[in-house]
Amino acid sequence: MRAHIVIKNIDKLYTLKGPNRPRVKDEMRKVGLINNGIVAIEDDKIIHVGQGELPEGIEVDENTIFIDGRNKVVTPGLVDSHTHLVHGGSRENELAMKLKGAKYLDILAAGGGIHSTVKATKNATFQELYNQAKKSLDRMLSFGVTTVEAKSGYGLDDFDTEIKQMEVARKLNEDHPVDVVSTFMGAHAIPASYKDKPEAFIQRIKDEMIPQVAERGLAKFCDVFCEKGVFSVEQTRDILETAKRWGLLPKVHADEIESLGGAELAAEVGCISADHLVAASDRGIRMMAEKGVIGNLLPGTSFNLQSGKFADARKMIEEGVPVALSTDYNPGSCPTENMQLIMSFASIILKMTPEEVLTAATINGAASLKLEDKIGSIEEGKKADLVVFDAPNFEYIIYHFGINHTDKVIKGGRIVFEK
Ligand code: IZC
Ligand code: ZN
Repeated sequence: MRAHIVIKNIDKLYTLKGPNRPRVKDEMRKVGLINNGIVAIEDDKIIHVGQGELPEGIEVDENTIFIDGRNKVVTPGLVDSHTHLVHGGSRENELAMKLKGAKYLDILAAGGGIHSTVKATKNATFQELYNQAKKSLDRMLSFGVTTVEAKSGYGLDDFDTEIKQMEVARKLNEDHPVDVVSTFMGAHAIPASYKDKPEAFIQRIKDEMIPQVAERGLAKFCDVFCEKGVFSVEQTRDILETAKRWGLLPKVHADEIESLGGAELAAEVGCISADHLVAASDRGIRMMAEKGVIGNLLPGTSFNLQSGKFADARKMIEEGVPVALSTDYNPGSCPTENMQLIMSFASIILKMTPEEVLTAATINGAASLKLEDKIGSIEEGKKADLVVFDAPNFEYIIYHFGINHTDKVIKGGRIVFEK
């Protein structure tokens, strides 16, 4: 084997070595730390992970790139497994309303919120959406993110706009170093024209949209905004069961604002992840733990919604829910691409330990996208997605918050970002 990249003398190499499945409870605190670590890469794969020098059998040549890991931290590439990456416009106009006490769901019910992004997305060309999303993806990469999930959901009944969003995500996946995993989320809001007949909209999603999304391979997952005044638990179940029959894997926006029973539903339907969970019930959390549904927590959204309410990460981890972390990057409730800031929030506000945060942002994020056998840890045979941070240890990255600690990002065995 011949290495074309070798990272040597790594002060703190966090491998996340362990089973290729979502990690729970104290597994979330085992981050596989190696001092004076070394990683060798051939093509797009990791071929050696260890300590000190390269073992016999791994050759180097004059073209091998050596990266000095002294005073550096190396982790698996971060996974941002819940974003609304592709959209038109931005909703900073909502800030003044929120400062005066307007609530997210009131703005939505009054025809703003998601509906204003639907207009902006509909009016944007493919190229405009592509350019805007690419800029965000570049930022995400700069913060150490190597895999991102991207939801549709800003076309709603305008299915062409839904398709346009998913095609932008697909093109970015082809063109951009960051891997983009697509989720169909036509059930993101009840469109104005179906206000008095939501069942008819749900019927269209089931009969027309899901089959086409599946047949055209436009998405891997299907997600629903299960929330008071949006989609009820029964409507969500109906949509996700249809999605499953078409081979789309279910995800759900659950108990973000009101406690509706979204966590329980996620367990019953067998969702890969239930996301938000700020108002999840104790029973729902226990059911998720039993079924191994990942709790994907989005503390940046709680922060930005100014509700003062955050998901109970400690309870979820203690009950055995595998916890992941994401930005929820979107133009309304969480306009940031900064995964490092989200990791700081998770520790400082959700009281997750640095080790739990790292697990949540890597292997458990990978599992939220059903990619845990390919990415999410630094192990032989896995894809060479790694971040070199200019930091003495991982704690420092989340402690010294709000800035970018990335030194280099290696994606699929190529250096794709350098400070
Ligand atoms: O555009 O408001 N929560 N969907 C559900 C979002 C936030 C995105 C948005
Ligand atoms: Zn979301």
